[in-house]
Amino acid sequence: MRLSRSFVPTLKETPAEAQIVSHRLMLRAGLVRQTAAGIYAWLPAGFRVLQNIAAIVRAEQDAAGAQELLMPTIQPAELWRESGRYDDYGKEMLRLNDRHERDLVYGPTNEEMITDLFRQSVKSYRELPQIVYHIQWKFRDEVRPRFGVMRGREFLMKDAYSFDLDYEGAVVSYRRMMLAYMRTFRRMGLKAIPMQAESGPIGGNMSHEFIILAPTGESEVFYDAAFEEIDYSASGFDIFSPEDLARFVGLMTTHYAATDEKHEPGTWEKLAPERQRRGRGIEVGHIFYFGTKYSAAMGFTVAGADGRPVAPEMGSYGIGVSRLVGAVIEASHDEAGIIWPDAVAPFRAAILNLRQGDGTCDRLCEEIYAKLGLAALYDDREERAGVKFADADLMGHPWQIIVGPRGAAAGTVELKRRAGGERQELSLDSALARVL
Ligand code: P5A
Repeated sequence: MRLSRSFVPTLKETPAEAQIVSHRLMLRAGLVRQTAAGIYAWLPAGFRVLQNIAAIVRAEQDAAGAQELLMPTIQPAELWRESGRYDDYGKEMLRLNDRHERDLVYGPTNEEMITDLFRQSVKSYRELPQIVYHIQWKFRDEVRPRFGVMRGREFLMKDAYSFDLDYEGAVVSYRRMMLAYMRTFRRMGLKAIPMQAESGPIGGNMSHEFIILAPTGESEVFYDAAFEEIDYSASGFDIFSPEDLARFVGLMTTHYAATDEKHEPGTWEKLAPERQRRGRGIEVGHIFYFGTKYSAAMGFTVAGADGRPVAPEMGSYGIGVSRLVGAVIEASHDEAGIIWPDAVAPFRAAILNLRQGDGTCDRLCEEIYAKLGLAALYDDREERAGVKFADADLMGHPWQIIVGPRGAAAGTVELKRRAGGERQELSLDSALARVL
């Protein structure tokens, strides 16, 4: 993209309404704008990040054997009456009426709808197990939407649902999602710790939250220093082997880790003091096993091997896709701005033309831009070099290709790595080889 003709409205001033660094930087870097309390428009650069994060989530769900589908945002209230949650969900649920006075809701989650879809078509034990997921907007009328996209009212979630014939099968599905989640967060440059959690309005008795450590996080967390040494790449495990999954989850859950809601001071104090870590964290994912809560309430059974009806065992698995944009920034920034991990960056590189209008600089920049295409943001504005440097640092592109008159005459550019800040004078070809 050419910055001179792009809708990337960066701000020099810090917006007064933003209390945490990721919210400030998302507004300043022109990624999002609020359109109503807790509701955001994703501008071109921000939308690219959101899409990159969604693509990583999707790739790891697919690799775990989950099937992507897409359910609507608007749901009939009838389904929620069947499960009993229509009244339980309270004011967080946005309720609507259509022209025929039918009650509808804007979905805060999809357990009911997926149970209904399965109940219509899945009739035999031979069709299970299955895991399905979608990446879809949700609405929750939060009392206190805050911190920008971290706690919004409208937000993008990946939600998966598993159906198994028995408890043992459901545990395998649950573990498979846990491994997929660790790989997902790792690919975004994040270290997420799975912590035992309350299951709240989703229900059930086995639940883990995935927490990114950050001083601005909403939850207080207590954990064993062992998590600082864990191999987060979660490599060496076959996601389709129940034995590997048991081994993996064993590794993840032997050490103490809990949010304040589940914290047991008695157990924690038994840890050697130098291993006790306490901090704040952001919940980027949450998984639940809730057995037959929805299948039983909504009359969903399949014919078992002996012909008798069995209510499938279910779980649901959420990732806060839009929240992750904020979480990545909380985990990766400095005083000058965002430092995007390569995997989620909106652009791999910015091309900074330090003398716009100078024939040699313009020609070289155009040549680089033609080679990089949409992977690059070409700063072709009539601005001072200082402004271009500051905006590139603020926007956090992993690489900056700096083109000035002296280098351009000799066919060289300066290549800056945003993380770490090293700069190197290189020929055009070697600079491009590094960036691509
Ligand atoms: C799991 C999938 C569920 O809704 N049903 C389907 C289950 N879980 S959850 O914990 O309530 O939400 C899953 C993840 O969504 C993110 N999230 C939010 N992100 C931004 N703004 C919000 N208001 C918000 N609420 C939840 C979190 O990352 C959460 O882990």
